[in-house]
Amino acid sequence: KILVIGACGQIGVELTLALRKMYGDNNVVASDLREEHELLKGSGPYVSLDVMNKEMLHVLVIRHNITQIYLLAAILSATGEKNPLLAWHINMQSLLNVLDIAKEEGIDKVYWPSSIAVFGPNSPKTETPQHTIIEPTTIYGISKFAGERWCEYYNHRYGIDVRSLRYPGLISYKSAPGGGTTDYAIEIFHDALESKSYNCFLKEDTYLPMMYMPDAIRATIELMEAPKENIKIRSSYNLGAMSFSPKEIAAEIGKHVPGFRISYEPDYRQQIADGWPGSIDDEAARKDWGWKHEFDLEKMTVDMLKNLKK
Ligand code: VAH
Repeated sequence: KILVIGACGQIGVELTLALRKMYGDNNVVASDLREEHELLKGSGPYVSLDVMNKEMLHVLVIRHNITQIYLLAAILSATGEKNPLLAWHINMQSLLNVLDIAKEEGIDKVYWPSSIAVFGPNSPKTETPQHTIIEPTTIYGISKFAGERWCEYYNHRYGIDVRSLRYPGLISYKSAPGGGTTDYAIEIFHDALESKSYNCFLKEDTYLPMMYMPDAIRATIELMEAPKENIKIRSSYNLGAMSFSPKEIAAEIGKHVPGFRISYEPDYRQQIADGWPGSIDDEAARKDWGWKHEFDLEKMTVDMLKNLKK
């Protein structure tokens, strides 16, 4: 059985629904600190879990015969900068709890997301390579980089089949994002429909690597379904789809929302974004397990607006 930790988060909700569709509702146990998300209710087993409580997690893994764990619980970049020690503690201890239980219980596979936030101002800005200078400047990025090292260590030393993706900024409409720097690209759609205007917290030309959630969910499942011997990278795979700036996504939305206006009021999140890549080289993912994105800015904008208007 599969356990999803952080199942009520922006990725967790959609990943849980996709896994249930693939493996059967009752074979995917959803868990989170928060109460069950509306979209998950009635779709399969749900348990309340604090992933920081290692004993509680261990009992749950045994009681539910868990053989795969997806760990999505984390404090993201913007929130992390407000409480660095808490972000470090939660992002690291949750992973160490999962990896150690995976070793003790012989868990078949573990999934843990990293992020393009591991790259910093000294990394190449465009087409950032899989292997390059990695000097993260946010606690979130530091915790994700450290986590990648732990994943590779548990794979090399104990043979744990842990797999990971460096997600770009993820855009979705089904569940709210949680404190990310790239979340302007979600807020902009809601505000465009509500008030035909959006006040952006990043500068107009801030290029960032982005991905539509359906692509991110499919990438996660394709990675986890790939034959073990194809997975050459045991830290975390670069993963790309598109890059755009606030100015570009505003123009794309303007094609569908006449009179839409954007204004700019950069805040502390501008410094975070300035340290991140503008675009990602995901050649390793395309070569090792056949990654190929489907959504570009135009296609995503149409789908987001169509679904938010419902
Ligand atoms: C964040 N959405 O903004 C996350 C992501 C690349 C960005 O890691 O923190």
